[in-house]
Amino acid sequence: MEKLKNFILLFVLVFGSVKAQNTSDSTDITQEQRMEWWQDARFGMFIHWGVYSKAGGEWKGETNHAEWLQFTAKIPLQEYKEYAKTFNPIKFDAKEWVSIAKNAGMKYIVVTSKHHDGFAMYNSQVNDHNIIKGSSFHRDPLKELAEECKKQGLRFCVYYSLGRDWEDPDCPTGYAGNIAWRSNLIDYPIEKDKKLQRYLDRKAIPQIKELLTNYGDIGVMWFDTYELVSKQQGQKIVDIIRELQPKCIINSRVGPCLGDYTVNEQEVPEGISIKPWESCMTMNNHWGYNKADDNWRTSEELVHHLIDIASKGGNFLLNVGPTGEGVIPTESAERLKVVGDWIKVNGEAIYGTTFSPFEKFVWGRCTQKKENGNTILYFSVFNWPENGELIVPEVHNKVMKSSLLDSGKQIKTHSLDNGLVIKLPNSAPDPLATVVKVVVEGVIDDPSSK
Ligand code: JFZ
Repeated sequence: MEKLKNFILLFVLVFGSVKAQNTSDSTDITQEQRMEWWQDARFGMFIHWGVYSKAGGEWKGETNHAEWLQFTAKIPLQEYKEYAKTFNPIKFDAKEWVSIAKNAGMKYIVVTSKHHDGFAMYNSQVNDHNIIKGSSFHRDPLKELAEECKKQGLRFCVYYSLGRDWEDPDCPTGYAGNIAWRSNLIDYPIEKDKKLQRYLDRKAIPQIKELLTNYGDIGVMWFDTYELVSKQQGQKIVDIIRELQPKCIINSRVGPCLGDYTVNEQEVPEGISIKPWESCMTMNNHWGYNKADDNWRTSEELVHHLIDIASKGGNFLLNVGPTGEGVIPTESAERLKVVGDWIKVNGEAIYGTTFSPFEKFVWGRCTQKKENGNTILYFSVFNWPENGELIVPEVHNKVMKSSLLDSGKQIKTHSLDNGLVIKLPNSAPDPLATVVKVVVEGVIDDPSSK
């Protein structure tokens, strides 16, 4: 009897503590804790890469295709599978990709694990339409990227096309008018026969579990186009992710009114948002590689977008579309180098900052940090004022310190009835954006509280 009592005691002690251990680092993570790294990071790399990259946007003489190639070129699935077999990105180098992101000042990478074509860019045991069984490459680029991100200290995140899959026979999409135009109607013409739950149970959910089990910590599950996925179905997927990786962040495209943050596609909202949000953007006009597309955004535009987005409390997810050989286009790499050089000097005005306490200025933007009850204001000047003065209305706090962020050179300020005047050098030290750091006593009431 004594022995049994001791055994039960021992069992409770051991099992009780394991359970406690799991619970402490597993489920009861707060939303704030989950989002902290992401909100401090502010800047990430989006990677649209797949079989479609091999075509470089061209198919039978048409040159405006990209990641929607199978759909926009009306390629029957079997022909697309034949084409996938020729996909062999021999120049793919995870170290190179992650280094380009890191040197650009990016803190996380979101790579397409499966886009609308339903082709898994990883070693999926769930469906053979994947890079190991369905291409000539036979390596798992997601595994290599996940390991390299870990080595270089970036967060590894995956994009997954949830409600759109042109390989699966049971993936209906919403009707626009009387056409389910975003569905594969070539191979699967009878839209009403398609049962979404069958696709979710047969492919999507098992693949999501694979990604959350075989690739280490996933920073963000970046879902796309949930289409007909209902709130219940989306919540089920959220529950699965919370169970497998409680720290994993989920974007809003997992389902109606779900997710940890909202996504702005190819645009930056006018105003500030208190809630977490992210602006995802291409560097030219296409997400996937399009060799004919040379409408590249300038490095200055990209730096200004990064600052503008941070000044409104958001994250900037900037896209690259590697080639079919697995190379990030030089036009992208060059611009990311310039952005990175700017961030190396001015990163303090981006990382770990929050949205501006002011409406936006004609001459630039502002981000802020709280420090020991005081406020650090980072004024990023895009357009250098002719009179060498910046007027910051409504600041009546006592200025403790003001300097140029890059050199630390002290600069003068003085207060007027309507606000603060910052005296600038005659010309802009940094043509892209010059940051003026002003430390003031106390806090500045933010515009949303007015
Ligand atoms: C989707 C994809 O179709 C596209 O290929 C790319 O992956 C992009 C990031 O996401 O395109 C969208 C999705 C949603 C909106 C617009 C384009 N939207 O909500 O406005």
